[in-house]
This record gives sequence, structure tokens and C-alpha cells, in this order.
Amino acid sequence: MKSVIIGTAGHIDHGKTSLVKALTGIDADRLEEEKRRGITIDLGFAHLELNAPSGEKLRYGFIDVPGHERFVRNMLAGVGGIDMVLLVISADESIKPQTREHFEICRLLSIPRGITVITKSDTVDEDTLNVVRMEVEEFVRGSFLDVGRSPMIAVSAHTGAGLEDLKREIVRLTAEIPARDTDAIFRLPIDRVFVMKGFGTVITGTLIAGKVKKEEEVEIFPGRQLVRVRGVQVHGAASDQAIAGQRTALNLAGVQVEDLARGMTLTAPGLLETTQRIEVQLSLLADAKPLKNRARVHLHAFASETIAEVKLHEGTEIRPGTTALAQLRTEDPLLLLPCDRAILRQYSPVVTIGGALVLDAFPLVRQKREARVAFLNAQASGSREEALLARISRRGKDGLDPASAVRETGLKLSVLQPMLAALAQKSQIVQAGEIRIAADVFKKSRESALAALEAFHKANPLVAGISKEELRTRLGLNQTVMEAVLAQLGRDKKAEVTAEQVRLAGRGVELKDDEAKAKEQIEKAFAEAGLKVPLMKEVLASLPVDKTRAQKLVTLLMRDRVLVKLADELVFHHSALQQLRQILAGQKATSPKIDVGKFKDLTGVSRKYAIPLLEYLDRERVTRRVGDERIIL
Ligand SMILES: Nc1nc2c(ncn2[C@@H]2O[C@H](COP(=O)(O)OP(=O)(O)OP(=O)(O)O)[C@@H](O)[C@H]2O)c(=O)[nH]1
Ligand SMILES: [Mg+2]
Repeated sequence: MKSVIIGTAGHIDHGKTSLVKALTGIDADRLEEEKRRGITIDLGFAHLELNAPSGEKLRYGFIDVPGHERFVRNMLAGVGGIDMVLLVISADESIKPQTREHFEICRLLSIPRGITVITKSDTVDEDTLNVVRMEVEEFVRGSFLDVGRSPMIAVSAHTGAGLEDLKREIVRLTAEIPARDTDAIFRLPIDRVFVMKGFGTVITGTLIAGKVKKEEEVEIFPGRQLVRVRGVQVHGAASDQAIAGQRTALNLAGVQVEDLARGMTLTAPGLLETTQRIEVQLSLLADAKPLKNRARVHLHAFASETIAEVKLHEGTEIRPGTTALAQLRTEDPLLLLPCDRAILRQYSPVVTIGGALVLDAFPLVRQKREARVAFLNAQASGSREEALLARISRRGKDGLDPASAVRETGLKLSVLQPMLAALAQKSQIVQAGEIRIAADVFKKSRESALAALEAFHKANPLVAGISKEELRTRLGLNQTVMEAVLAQLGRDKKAEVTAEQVRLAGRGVELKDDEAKAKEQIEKAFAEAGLKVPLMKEVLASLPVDKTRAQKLVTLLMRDRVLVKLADELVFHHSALQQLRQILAGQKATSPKIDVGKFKDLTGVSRKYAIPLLEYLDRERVTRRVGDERIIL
């Protein structure tokens, strides 16, 4: 069953609430004050089921908004997630200020579809109605509500005239509305919070992306509290799950009503992050005043509202009717993702002045202006793949890890993976572990590594190679990327990489065939022995080379730190010592204290080996001796 959210819009008293009631039978004015004053103050909700010509059931959630200019902020809290707007204009008053303001808001939010509804048709004669029609036609010309594209219908909530036509058009437009992405990361901006007798805390909102199931754990932003979904209601009926595009009520366990408020957002746990710096494409309305750099504005995004400072990336002001790239610095943390839209209202007097399309919610702190602008243009390009490549590129040598990619794009890893694969296929990115790096940046790191090696050999002709760690620091690479660079240099036979050292291929100390073989044998003997190391003289005796040369090979292996000497006649392979550290790390989880007996049990070594090993671990600050015991650090 397809679900669609319909919002009303329009000037006060033009008949929005009456229209919703005439369509659904539900009075969306739920507050006592609303009923007494006969105006809508806050958002109201209703629902309706209609049949498509095919017989398919269509489910509509209505969000009825207030028309009063003082309550535009409440209107903004509801309009963010709608699929279709009914722009309500009364036949007896025609276009009024909030007709314009609500209409501009819908345009700025890029609400894709709508119907212009001329209400109170019973209050005017045919000629007046035609005049109003013409005025309104002119008013919506060129917009998403242009009568060439969208219906315009005259109705009366009192006589019922036109209501059947309106329903028919709603159904017709529904077919054009693409289903929302239920595979996206779940996001539900909260627009109402209340206690329900016998249930406890309930929140409602329009589910803008993904889905949520009963008994799932969700995270509340900005506080990052984890709560359990005890129950789900969709359009007023209990359900096992709610999907994107549905009006949703969730009964939450483990949170008090006082801890929740309109403007907070529920999401899938552990994936997203709030921000107070948002890069946007800002559009200023034609009738707004020029907006100066550093101006303060009210920012409304979905149900949230805060104050933001506008930092322009180019020029000193935005001219009315134009767009510009800007960074919004908000007073409160917000949860926003690329492609979200927000509304800007002037600080004072408070009127709607423009809209913002989110391009990036995690700007780099230090970035050259041209690079930033180029990055933002790539985000605005409309190509998801290009936008992702720009995100990888801007991270430079460090590359982008999957968790950051998810957090920045708001796309699930399963959606990002094929895009990453396509970029790799086109040789635009390189993978190092799970990190992705722009191919040209990686190539530069590789070239820098070769240059650094060359320089090292030149400066140190008598040394076999540079330590990996030193090379890494010189190049300013992270561990993962360094390993990938070295692996590639090794594969391409450009460099020789040992456990701890790197040298250019063919540089360092030359070995003859039998020497190379002997060296391999020594390494293998110690690697396979683990902590139960053989006697060096026995290993040396079995080699195909004489004693002096064998000794030279052992010295080489120690210099490369493949073998580590702990005491006379006591040499270990570095991998065995690495494993020992892991054993101790595992032990630490159960008990951080250990004595010689316990150490022998854990490692299976004799006392003769245990003492030098423990002393080695003390030196390496893996353990600390306290009396007869050691504490694992
Ligand atoms: N004659 C006539 N009166 C109508 C019609 N629709 C609404 N009204 C009247 O117009 C007044 C305002 O209607 P509402 O539905 O409350 O208007 P609204 O747009 O919801 O107003 P706000 O929510 O405050 O912006 C009420 O007194 C209605 O009875 C109609 O089709 N014909
Ligand atoms: Mg109303």
C-alpha cells in the first residue's frame, strides 16, 4: 500500500482545516484554544484511504498547518517531509501575504507536487470565481504549481462542490510520486511529544527515510540517547513497522517526555552525527533584502529551529533572486545530511527570505577557499558518484574510512559499496585496508616514498634500509595507507620490505643465492618455533653456508628486526613476540595481574625462557613488575 503525505498551505482563514475535515472527516484542530478561537495554532493531523483506479489502496497522511503569520514557524515544522501540497486560496479573498509566504516556502523546499485549491467557492458568483482563477493562474505561473503541469480546483467545504474532483486529482498525482527510499538510514524528525495513558512516552513525525520496527533500538539526536521502540503506529493504527513516507507514532521505552521535544530526530543508532557547520547552496528570494556576509538568520530544518550565522564563500553579500555557496554556523547542533533542505527567515522582523540546500554537514576546518568551492560544486553536481569521489579526494593522503563515508553522506554502506567499486573500476580511487584514497593522491604518496628511500640510501650508504616507522613519519601517512604503499612497492619490485625496514630494490646488502636461501631457513626456523625457540648453534649448523657467513646473516636479520635478541643464546622471531603481546592483551581482560607460574601456563615456555621474556616485556612497557608479580599495562 502506497503512503503519501499531503500538507496544506495558505493564508489564515482560507479554509485549510475545513478542507481537510471535508476530505477525511477528521477535525485537525485538536487544541482547546484552536477550537475556541477558530484558528489553527499548531500542526494538525488526519488520514484518509482512497482507491487507485487499479484497485490498489492508497494511504494519505494529512498535515494541516496554521495560516496565521505568527505561527509560520509551526507551519515550517510540518512542511519539511511532505510529498504533495494543497495550496489553499479562498475565493472571497484571493492571494494574501501568507499565500505568498507559504508558496515560497514550498518552492524553496522543492516540494515536488501540489494542487492549487480555491476554497469557499460557494461564497462568490461564477464571474468572481473566474477572476480569482485568473489571478491565481498568474501567481503560480512557471512554478511547480503552473496550471500547465498541476491541477487547479475550486471546492466548497460547505456544499461539497469539487471535492470528488479534488480526490480524483490527488489519486492521479499519487501515481507520479516516487516511492521513498526505505533502504536509506532511518530518520524521523519529531514534531509532537506526549504521554498516552497506559503507554507512556509517544512521539510523532513524518518518517523521511528508511524504516523502523517494533522492539528496535533507536538513537535520539542531538542528545544521543538510546531508546527502545515499544510500539509503532502508522496513520493511527498499530503496526509492526513504519516506512519512509508515513506519518508515524512511536511509543518509546526508557525516556521521559521532558527529555524530548519537537526538532529532535530519531535515527538508527551509531551511524550519524550532529553538526553546527553546514555547507549549503543558499537561494535568496527575489523580494528579500540583500543578505550580507555574517548575517544572522533563523534556520528551520524539518521540525527543528535554530539561529545561524551565514558565512559566504564568495563575495560580501547575496543579491535578491540569486544563489550562493555559504556555510551556516548554527547555535544548536543539528542532524542534517546532503540534499536536505532548510528555510531561512530574517532575524528581525521575522519573514521568510530564502532556502538552503545542504551540500555538506562535515566541512573540513582548514581548506583553501578554491578547494572548498570546487568541493561544494561537486556536491551540487547531482552525480552521487562524483560527489563521493570529491569526498575521498578532499581527505588527501589520509583517505576516507567507511564509517566517515556513511556519516557524511547519510547513505548505508550497502549503497556506498557499489559506488566505491565503480570508482575503483575506473581507477579513480585506491583501497588501503578499508580506507579509500584518490588514485592521484595515492600515486603521489608512492612517488614520495620512492624519493624518500632514494634520499635515505644516498645519505646512509652503509645502512641496509630505513625503518618503516621513520619513513611513515617522513611521509606523513597513516599506518594503513603506509602499509598499502609499501605493499604496492613490494609487488612492483621497487622496494624490499621486511618486518620493520624498507629499502629500494637491489640496494642495501647484496646476498648470493645460497646466502639468501640460508637466510630464509633461519627466519623460517624461528618463525615456526614461536616462543619455543631453537638453539642458534643448532640452526646455524644445518645451513648450507659456512659459520662466518651464517653469523653475518643472523646479524642482518637482527638489524632488520626480523629476529630479536633477548639474551645470549636467546633469539625470537618478531612474529612470536607480537603473538605474545596478544596473549597478554587477552589475559588482561580476565585479570591484569600475572606471576611467573601463570605466564608459563599461558605461553607454555619453561622458566629459563619465561624470565628473559618477562624482562623484555617490562622494558617494552607491556608489563610492569611489582614484587613477584607483573601488571599488564
Ligand atoms: N462558506 C464557506 N465557508 C468556509 C469554507 N471553508 C471554510 N469556511 C469557513 O472559513 C472559516 C475558516 O476556516 P478554517 O478551515 O478554520 O480556515 P484555516 O485556513 O484552517 O485557518 P487557519 O488554520 O487559522 O489558517 C471558518 O469559519 C469556516 O467555516 C467553505 O468552503 N465555504
Ligand atoms: Mg486551520
